[in-house]
Amino acid sequence: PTVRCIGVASSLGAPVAGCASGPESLRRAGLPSVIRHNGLAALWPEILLPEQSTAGMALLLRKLADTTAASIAAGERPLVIGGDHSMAAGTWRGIARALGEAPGLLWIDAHLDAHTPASSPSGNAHGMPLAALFGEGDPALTDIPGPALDPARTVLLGIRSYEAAERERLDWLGIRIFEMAEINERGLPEVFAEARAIVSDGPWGISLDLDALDPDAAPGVSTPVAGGLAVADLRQALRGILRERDCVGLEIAEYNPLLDPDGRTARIVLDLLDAASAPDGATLRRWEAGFGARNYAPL
Ligand code: DIR
Ligand code: MN
Ligand code: MN
Ligand code: MN
Repeated sequence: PTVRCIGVASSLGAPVAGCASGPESLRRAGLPSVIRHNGLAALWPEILLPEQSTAGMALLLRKLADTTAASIAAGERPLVIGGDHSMAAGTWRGIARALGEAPGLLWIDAHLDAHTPASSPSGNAHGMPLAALFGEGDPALTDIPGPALDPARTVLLGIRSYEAAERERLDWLGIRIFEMAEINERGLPEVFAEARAIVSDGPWGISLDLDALDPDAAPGVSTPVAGGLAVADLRQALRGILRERDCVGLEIAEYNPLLDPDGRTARIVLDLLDAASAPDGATLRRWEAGFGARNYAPL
């Protein structure tokens, strides 16, 4: 399938600026070519920008949903590059609308992102998109045409920081949550296989908040939490998923170039996408050793 990169240059839902320039920075680092290098067609025609208006977030999410829906309708695989994680409220509504049913969703994150404005201590919309995808919260995030997610086919993984109210909301919905403690005990390969089995009965996708990774390795995120996933483990887990017929979309949120002066976190993103697009049996490369390094210009 052709991969369509869709940049979302917004930090409207984040506590600090920076991730709005994530897409441009990753594009300059060589993001589409890492996928093409593995023999998959990859386009990156546009980066969506929020409008300067009080309804900026609502308009942006609707536009994003229309864009992911059109991509699915064209038989492509949308790869949404953020931008803060509030964008997920648009990404997955649009995909669900085009599919005519909710996809299974694997949400990889340090956080639960299941607040509503009423329960959120910070008021930041990047802590709310998962609740919004179940229909709860601010109309800017929920009032987007498309089916809501199915709790039975939604799973969270990598979790280690949350407030009681969002945990109660997800528990009430009966959603399976794989916290870091369980991953550390059982190992990511076994846990990931179990998580996949829950979501992948039918079309499914992944929403990856980069703060799921250990911040010692990947510091370029706005809200780091110690004790996250090992990069090598996640690379193995994501191997080949962009080539799988039922994997209908991938989203990578929260890359903040201002917190990544040496480009370490950008390289990890490219390494993950190298793995996700790798053909069967391919040896995973370090992206620095490859073709893109000379194109990388740290901000
Ligand atoms: C916190 C932090 N639960 C909040 N959430 C973050 O502000 O709602 N999500 N950082 O990524
Ligand atoms: Mn997070
Ligand atoms: Mn976030
Ligand atoms: Mn998140």
